[in-house]
Amino acid sequence: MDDHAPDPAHGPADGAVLTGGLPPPSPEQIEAGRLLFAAECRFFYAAQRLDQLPEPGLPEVAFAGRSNVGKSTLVNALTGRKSLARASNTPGRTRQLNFFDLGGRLTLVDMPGYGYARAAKEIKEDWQGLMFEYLRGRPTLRRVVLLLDGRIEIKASDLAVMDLLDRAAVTYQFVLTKADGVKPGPLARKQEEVSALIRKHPAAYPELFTTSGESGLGMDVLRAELAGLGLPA
Ligand SMILES: Nc1nc2c(ncn2[C@@H]2O[C@H](COP(=O)(O)OP(=O)(O)O)[C@@H](O)[C@H]2O)c(=O)[nH]1
Ligand SMILES: [Mg+2]
Repeated sequence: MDDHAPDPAHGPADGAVLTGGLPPPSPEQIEAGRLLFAAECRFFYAAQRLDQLPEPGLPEVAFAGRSNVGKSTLVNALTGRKSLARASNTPGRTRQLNFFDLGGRLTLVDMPGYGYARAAKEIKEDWQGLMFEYLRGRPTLRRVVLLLDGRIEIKASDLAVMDLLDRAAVTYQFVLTKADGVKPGPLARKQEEVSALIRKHPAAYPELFTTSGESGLGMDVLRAELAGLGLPA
């Protein structure tokens, strides 16, 4: 459909944000996303143990990905501020779940990065422990946003986390990061590779979102999508 054709006013690397075949958000949905993410985003809780989780309240969206995937940059770009990243980078907060209240309508949960150096060990200790229990047992968790770096290979640790998300039976959505750093050809191949993965994982949301926290590519579309999971205004 023409709706999915790249806007010729943008460069080729600014190509399709949505490649899963779902219709793009309406102007009203884009505006709803803009409004929600313009609201105050307030850090309110950090959990290191399962018995320390905050009471379930607002609908939750959790962000996950390998260390260095661009999670802080993406969340800063989504919210247009630095508070979430700063809180999460505080020493001692890197291996816990950090909770943020977005406008009293949606909770954003920053999950620890995985797989940087001691991939298998980290995933075993953190992700199969607290993370898995959180993912499996959280009644308010609406979606996990799983970030993949558009510039590098999908790693074994990413596949291990997908497995875990399948087993936790939580809906997860893929976001490709750093699209500004990838040429159109390789970007299209990466999109196809992730789409193939999505088709193999029944718990995965069918749409792939391609983004750049640097250029802002895809932010309006991702805000619109996540706003659809929050409480109405
Ligand atoms: N070119 C480019 N670099 C990015 C982008 N997002 C993050 N980076 C870089 O990737 C590195 C890791 O980013 P960060 O957001 O700290 O990743 P995190 O560890 O997942 O929170 C930093 O050097 C960022 O500047 C992006 O959209 N484009
Ligand atoms: Mg970070």
